[in-house]
Amino acid sequence: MKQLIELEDHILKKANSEALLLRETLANVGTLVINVMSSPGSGKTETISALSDELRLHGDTVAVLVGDCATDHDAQRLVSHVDWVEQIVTKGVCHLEPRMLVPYLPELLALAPRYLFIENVGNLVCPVDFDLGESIRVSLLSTTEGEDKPAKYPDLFRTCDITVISKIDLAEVVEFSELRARTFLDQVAPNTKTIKVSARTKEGVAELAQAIREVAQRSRGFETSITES
Ligand SMILES: Nc1nc2c(ncn2[C@@H]2O[C@H](COP(=O)(O)OP(=O)(O)OP(=O)(O)O)[C@@H](O)[C@H]2O)c(=O)[nH]1
Ligand SMILES: [Mg+2]
Repeated sequence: MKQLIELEDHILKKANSEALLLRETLANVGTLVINVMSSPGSGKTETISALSDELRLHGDTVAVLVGDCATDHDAQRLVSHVDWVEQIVTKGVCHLEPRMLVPYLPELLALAPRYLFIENVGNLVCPVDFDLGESIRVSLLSTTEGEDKPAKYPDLFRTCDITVISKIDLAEVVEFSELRARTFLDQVAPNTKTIKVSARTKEGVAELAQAIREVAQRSRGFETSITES
């Protein structure tokens, strides 16, 4: 038991030092890192695509690292919406870890994008414990998955700066109760900012982009980059 605890401690310490490396080196070139987490199919890829279109309209560069257990489908979907994208195939691992991102650091430092979105593997449990060097955490709660996900998976929503209520264009047809969702969110994550978004109609995409810019300006890493640029 003692050995197991020591091993876990060692692995977490290593992951934390890799996360620190990612955060500090990317902040030094002016890149803000955003970790996007939610259930499979709740709209991460589609929302990042729409958001990237919006951010690039204003002259910002956007890179994406996208994690999935298998396939490069998401990278293929994102490629025409972003400046740079790489697919991380985790071969069954249910979350991303900083060691999986570190090999892309030289390319990212050369590109120095304004924003790096990390699309985590679709999962509401395992990604929570892994710091990927992000300055912002964004969760998605889709109208199609039920309003009580924040109550069932509080840790994920509690650690997020922004919660996107995604697929808002489908709210009526699936009888999604915004009040119920907001009540659960208020109970577990009173400090998360909530934004309703449809990647299909683009409702809320500009507001989400603005919220990210605002959190970015308050975050330590980004302040460093702003004062240096
Ligand atoms: N109507 C509607 N459909 C959406 C919206 N966002 C995503 N979808 C659809 O929902 C499905 C899943 O969306 P994705 O963006 O692939 O979801 P994801 O969270 O990236 O999924 P994983 O990467 O598998 O975890 C796709 O068929 C999308 O076209 C939206 O805002 N409105
Ligand atoms: Mg996806």
